Amino acid sequence: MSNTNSVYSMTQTMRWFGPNDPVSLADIRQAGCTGVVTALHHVPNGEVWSTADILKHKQLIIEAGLDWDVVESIPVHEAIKTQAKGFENYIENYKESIRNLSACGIKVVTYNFMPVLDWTRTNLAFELENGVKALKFEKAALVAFDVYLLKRPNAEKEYTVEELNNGRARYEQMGKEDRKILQHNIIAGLPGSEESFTLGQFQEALDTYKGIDEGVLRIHLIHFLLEIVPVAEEAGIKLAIHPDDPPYPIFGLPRVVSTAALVRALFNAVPSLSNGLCFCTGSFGVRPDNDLPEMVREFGDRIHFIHLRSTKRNEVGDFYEDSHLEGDVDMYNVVKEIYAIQQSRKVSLPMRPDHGHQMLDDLKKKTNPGYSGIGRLKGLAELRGLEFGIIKSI
Ligand code: DNO
Repeated sequence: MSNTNSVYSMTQTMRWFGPNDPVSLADIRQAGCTGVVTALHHVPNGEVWSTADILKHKQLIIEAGLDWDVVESIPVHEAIKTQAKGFENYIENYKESIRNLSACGIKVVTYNFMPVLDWTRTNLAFELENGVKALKFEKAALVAFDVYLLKRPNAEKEYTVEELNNGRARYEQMGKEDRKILQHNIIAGLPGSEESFTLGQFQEALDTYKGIDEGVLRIHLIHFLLEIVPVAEEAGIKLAIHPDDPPYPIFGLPRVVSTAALVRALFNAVPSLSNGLCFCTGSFGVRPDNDLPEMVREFGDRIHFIHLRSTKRNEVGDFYEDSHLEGDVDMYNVVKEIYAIQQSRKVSLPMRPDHGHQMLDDLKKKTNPGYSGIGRLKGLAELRGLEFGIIKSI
């Protein structure tokens, strides 16, 4: 939202998973948001989002006194990523959904191009010293699942001896119940991912990527972009691709949106400004070679949506989600750069505090992992205070 002095500041939003979300629209409004980020979660992947369905969803949001600022996400059907038979139809459906969203006044659409799984964590209740619960990705647990539970053919060839030893030790240390939970965390579908798998189905899905390496996946993504970006441009919609989470290959699957160089390649291939980015500090920030403030400067024209969160990594590739202003992300300089691009573009960019710790009363409730109310409220308050301070000091 912009104020009367024409200072452009981030539009505060939260993700809302629809009428069944334990965090209601009223809660989101009380948290200080003016809008939400949401999707038609009931529509199966690949099907068209009808205008009637979009309007019905939008009506609920408007009645609660909020705006629908961003679609997160229209999932990209797996057939498009692998270019399996019939994928062209799914692209046509995607175009149709974009046109329908535009007809209903929606301006930004987020999506990702991660093979098989959307975001991945191994532990959804990692307790920090102060008693809050955070989401965590632990390499040894991933190896334990991949090599000893899933038993993916040849998986061990992709790990070092040390990683395999750690994975084995981790596997042996876990009881039956722990193994079940680990498997569930990885393949049963985290909030918003829309897909869940049994072990067998998961292996089948991985098998569809045989012969698809990074180069091929990028060609498939660029093909998709060449098809949908002109439609988005005509419809006045900005597309915002979400980075890979975690930002490196897992399960032998290729990754094409993990670093500045990879993102640059996509923008060079399809230069329209409708071909944009969801700048997720939590995903990009896991890699020490991603300089986040510099990435905001470089991709500033194409950042159409922002996820702010911070992770704390270690040297073996594990990370957990830290408080929004702590961890490895240089949030002060990221927000300062975001402030600068908003003033030069004269826009307010939608932002959501991405994830939050499970804390206080939410520890007793059934919550969507990462999307409990109080932790996100705390994150939003901190981030908003940070931006407020930056604006006042400039
Ligand atoms: C996780 C989210 C992702 C994101 C998708 C975008 O919390 O940031 O699931 O929504 O990758 O398509």
